[in-house]
Amino acid sequence: MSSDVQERKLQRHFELLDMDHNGFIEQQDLVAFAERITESAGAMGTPQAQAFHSEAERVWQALRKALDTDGDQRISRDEFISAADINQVMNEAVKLGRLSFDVVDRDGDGRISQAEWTRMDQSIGIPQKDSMAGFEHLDRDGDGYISRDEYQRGVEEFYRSDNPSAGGNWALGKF
Ligand SMILES: [Ca+2]
Ligand SMILES: [Ca+2]
Ligand SMILES: [Ca+2]
Repeated sequence: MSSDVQERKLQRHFELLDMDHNGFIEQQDLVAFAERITESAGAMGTPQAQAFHSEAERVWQALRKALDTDGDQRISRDEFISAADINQVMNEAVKLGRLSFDVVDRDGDGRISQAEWTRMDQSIGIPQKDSMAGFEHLDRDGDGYISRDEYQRGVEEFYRSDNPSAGGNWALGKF
């Protein structure tokens, strides 16, 4: 059973990932989610974007294989929440999160500025206030940037931690 903390995070993730708001995660949702992030960063067609989009496809395939038992090519909310217990899905999700760093770091200085962060969050429908809270939680040393290490730690904690005070819980804003 996934913990209460993990369930809250995945509920939130489901809402953001269900781009067409039809109550199911489908391949097209993953594609649209990745495209929005890439477009907002102006990174379409870059090798970083290609790696990111390929990984989004692997996340979809992992979800489909693990959860789409009736083969209708869509994942319900309850099925999605249950993915917290499936290592294969979580591993691919963490990889996708890690790869997003190089897409979002638009100026390539090896860290995510507040502007870069806000652009990404806006593109996937995270309100400004939540986005700020997320930034503050991920920027552990408070230097005004999310370093690669801070970002990776945030991604890991978002998908894997059941500690209610883990900063990474805020990676997708409101927690
Ligand atoms: Ca959908
Ligand atoms: Ca940057
Ligand atoms: Ca920092």
